Amino acid sequence: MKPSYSNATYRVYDDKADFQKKALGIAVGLTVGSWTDLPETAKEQMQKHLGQVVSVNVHEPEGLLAGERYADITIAYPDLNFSRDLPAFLVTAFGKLSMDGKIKLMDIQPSADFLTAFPGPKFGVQGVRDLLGIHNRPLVMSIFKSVIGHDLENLREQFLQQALGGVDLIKDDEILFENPLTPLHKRIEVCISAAREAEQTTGQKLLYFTNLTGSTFKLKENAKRAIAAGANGLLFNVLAYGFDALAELAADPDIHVPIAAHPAMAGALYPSRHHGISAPLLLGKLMRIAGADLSLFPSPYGSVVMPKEENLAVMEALLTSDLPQKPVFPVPSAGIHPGLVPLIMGDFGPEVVVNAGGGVHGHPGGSAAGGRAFRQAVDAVNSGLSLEAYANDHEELRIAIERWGVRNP
Ligand code: 1AE
Repeated sequence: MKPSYSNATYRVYDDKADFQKKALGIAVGLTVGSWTDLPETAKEQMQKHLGQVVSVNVHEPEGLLAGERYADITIAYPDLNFSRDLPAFLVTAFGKLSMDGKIKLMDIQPSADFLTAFPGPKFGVQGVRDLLGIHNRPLVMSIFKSVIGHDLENLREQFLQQALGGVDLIKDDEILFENPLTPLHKRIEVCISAAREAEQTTGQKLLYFTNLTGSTFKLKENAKRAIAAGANGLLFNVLAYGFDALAELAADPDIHVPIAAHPAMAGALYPSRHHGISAPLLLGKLMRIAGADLSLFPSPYGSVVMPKEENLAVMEALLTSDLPQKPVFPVPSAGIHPGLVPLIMGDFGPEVVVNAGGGVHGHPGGSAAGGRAFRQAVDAVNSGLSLEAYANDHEELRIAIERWGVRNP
């Protein structure tokens, strides 16, 4: 059988390095260790384990980036060298190498064989839409804010207000952990009962992404406890645990609710030009392979920002790149308010979740009014109207525009 390879592409910065030599050093060093010193018989035996240099493209930028000489290097790693899990591949491709000078992992192209080990998202874009019965517009998600130190009654009321605003999804704040005031199973009970109460008024289904926390070895047990208590979604701080933890949760047949991946700690990994892992790989491709149904990341417009080009590349990796795993909902987040909806829908199209915390709760009319303003903004753009025109007979949107303004594409 022909050996299969999984590729990794790096951007390596160096003023004067021989990049061909560097590439060869990676291909050999991260696979068989040393090639030229091997006797001929050993070479024959080790050939199938030897990494291959696929390409080396050298760039000598001019202008602002002059002096930032770099090369994009692609190496093919034999699948034979690693087991079918993400830690094994990532440690092969970017373990020790991640600490070796100015080098950033830009992309991976795992082999078809490697990818068969990952069922990916159980729901993805289509599955989440089917659960909610909404197929004709972007979804709206609201984030709990001010949750620490509050009791169950307070949490219930906060949930109810968000749900009454007609949002489709509500997520815990990522910093809400297991705690005596609002323990996981009680929190789920009161929030799901508030969701049912709101449904009487809104006629709308809702998913609640409760924050899955605890030690790594208790995650599955906690997820199943949450589901038994009625959770219909899980929020997961993937990068605090590692992609394998997400992959394990997503592959478990008893964890049959969508998983929203929070990007907490991603800032330690993607923003540097010279180090780390690119945002499209970290928050796009790897989240999709590992099985997130929704992936949150900073948008180009709000309070915590990621450049637009990178943002669109994250979206591409989640939605359209050529992977067997289902497409994942992109959730550009942080500092989002209703006046940004035309930009979000213009850049991301219909397959997006508009997500906000402060932009919902900071509405002068309260959280329910905040949710309504977002829904109205989405409806306005969906019907081809400007927010200002739609706001003439939609009071909550009018007030939101007064509060935050509008940014059109
Ligand atoms: C990038 C993650 C955003 C997030 O989790 C969060 O809580 C945002 O809150 P707001 O919308 O900025 O208040």
